[in-house]
Amino acid sequence: MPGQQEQHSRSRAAQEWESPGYESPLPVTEQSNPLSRDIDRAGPGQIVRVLQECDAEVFQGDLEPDSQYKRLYSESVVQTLKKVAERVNAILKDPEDCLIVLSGCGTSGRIAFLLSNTFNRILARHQQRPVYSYIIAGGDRALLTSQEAPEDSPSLGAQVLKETCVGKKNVLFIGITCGLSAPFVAGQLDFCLNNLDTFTPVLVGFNPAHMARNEPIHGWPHTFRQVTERMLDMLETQRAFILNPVVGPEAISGSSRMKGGTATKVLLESLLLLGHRAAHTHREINHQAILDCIRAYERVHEITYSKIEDLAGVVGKAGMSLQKQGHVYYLGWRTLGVMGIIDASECVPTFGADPWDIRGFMSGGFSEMNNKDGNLSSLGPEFSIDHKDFMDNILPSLGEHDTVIFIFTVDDDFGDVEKLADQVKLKTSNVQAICHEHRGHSFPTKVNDIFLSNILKINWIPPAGDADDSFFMRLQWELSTKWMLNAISTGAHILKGKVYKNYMIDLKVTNSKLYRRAIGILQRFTGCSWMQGERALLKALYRVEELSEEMATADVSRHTRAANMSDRVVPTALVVLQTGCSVSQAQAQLSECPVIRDAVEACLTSVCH
Ligand code: S6P
Repeated sequence: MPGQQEQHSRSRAAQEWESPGYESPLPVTEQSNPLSRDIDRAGPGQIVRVLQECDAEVFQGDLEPDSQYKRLYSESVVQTLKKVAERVNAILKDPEDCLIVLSGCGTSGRIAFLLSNTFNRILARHQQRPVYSYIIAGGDRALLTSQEAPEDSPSLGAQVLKETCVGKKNVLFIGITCGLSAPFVAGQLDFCLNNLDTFTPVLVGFNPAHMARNEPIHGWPHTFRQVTERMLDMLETQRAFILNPVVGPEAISGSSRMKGGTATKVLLESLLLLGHRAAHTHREINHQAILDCIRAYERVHEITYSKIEDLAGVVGKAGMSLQKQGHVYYLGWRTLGVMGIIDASECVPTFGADPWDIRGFMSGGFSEMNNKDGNLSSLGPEFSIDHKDFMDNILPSLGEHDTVIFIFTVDDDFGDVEKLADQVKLKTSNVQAICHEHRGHSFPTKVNDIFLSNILKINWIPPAGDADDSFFMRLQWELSTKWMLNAISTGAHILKGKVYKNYMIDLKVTNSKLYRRAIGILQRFTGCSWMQGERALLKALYRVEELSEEMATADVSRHTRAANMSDRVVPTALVVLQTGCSVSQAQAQLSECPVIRDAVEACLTSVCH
């Protein structure tokens, strides 16, 4: 349990971002978290403590009875969870021509994939056919690599949804967009709203409805806010649902893979689990059952972060690897392998990382991954995800600067873990383990011989109930692993100097959300106007000293396409704005300072000339 002092500071900080007008007009999901303002200067232990506090905000109750924000435990959120769980139950009882579709972009799409597979597996255990399907913007390749551009297309979203639901008569559509912002999901919700005889749309996100994104969407007549407002009008009649508790700003501003991904997993797993329990074991879906489920996840937070020292040790090792141009490799088993692959893939858009810096591999590769399009390894080396690929392609050149993290549970083949670890240890001593066991079923003592002190082992209390409850244990292991891996990859990039204050300043502006975020960062740190920020961003992006008429008037989609080709766009624009120098001078200045945080700091405090 958190100490009194920690509780106190957490609620004080929460009040700061909860106060009216905090960082207005930014929605909560884009704000900067007061708890993590100095995270860029923290050591591994402090980084993990800050993340622990930020993550704890996911579970914070209503601070004031009349608070402007709903939280996870708020009555209205629990009521909506109950109603949607009842819809799931109804579908599972009579699944003919029914589908439950989970959809999103980036992390939200990856969580959609994970949950759809998990709950289809639970159905298989009950000899039921699959009822779940997932959609991720950009298709299956987006499960493993950053595909930010398709997020901007409402028509693509609607088209994929239509194709997914051909022949279905009753579809529960769950559209996930943490920022209530993705045009891809807006297009899908709009499609559902126009076809309510077949579709019941559920919007999942973490901003209040009035903060849903309101800018025009290129080539589309509505904004996300307008779609949300249409849904609000249908809540009463239960033809649509909105699940949007606020969980507070992310530890790294806008990085919704962290709390956004966590809260998505907690909310959706809770409601789906209860729907399944009702259908398979006739347990009632009531208020208490929902609270119990969320509390179980809150307990996972406490248990995971009780390992703060061990976790900080792994963060330090991973950070050292990245600082020394080494790599971090996750070698996972089953869905924990998927968690590793997801975490690694997100470092590219989040930190502007090289895809080879942090990489995930899983036992069995695509045959275990169970994605719609099957084996994608022909698409390129970043799609090689099997342990075998690690052995063939990575192991030969593995060295002391690399960190290898094994991620497994007591249900996995321990002999397999041992065999792989023996080979890796011949190449680097920097071998770590994250593993989960439960009382009555623990690892052989030789696990300690293999990983020595480099083992982060959590012993869980086993679930008391039936086989479906043992699935719940695995879902908790996944969440615990998500928190640990997010801490490792975020912490390692902070230690590498990729973060300035709590902003990822070197982001790639590959979609309209990131484009706007970049201009917002420039405004925040230089005090420039929106227009000045945008012009500086475009000059840096096209690497020109003067913008042509065509560049200045082109649509954002053209800029976001071009953004893939340029490096250090936002830092360059920042130096230009701050010092008044040319783009080429700014680029030259930045190339002398390889650590982005130091370069930006020097420029903003005018130390570097
Ligand atoms: C965030 C991640 C992004 C988002 C994606 C969808 O850390 O890098 O890929 O998941 O942009 O965001 P949203 O708000 O629609 O869930």
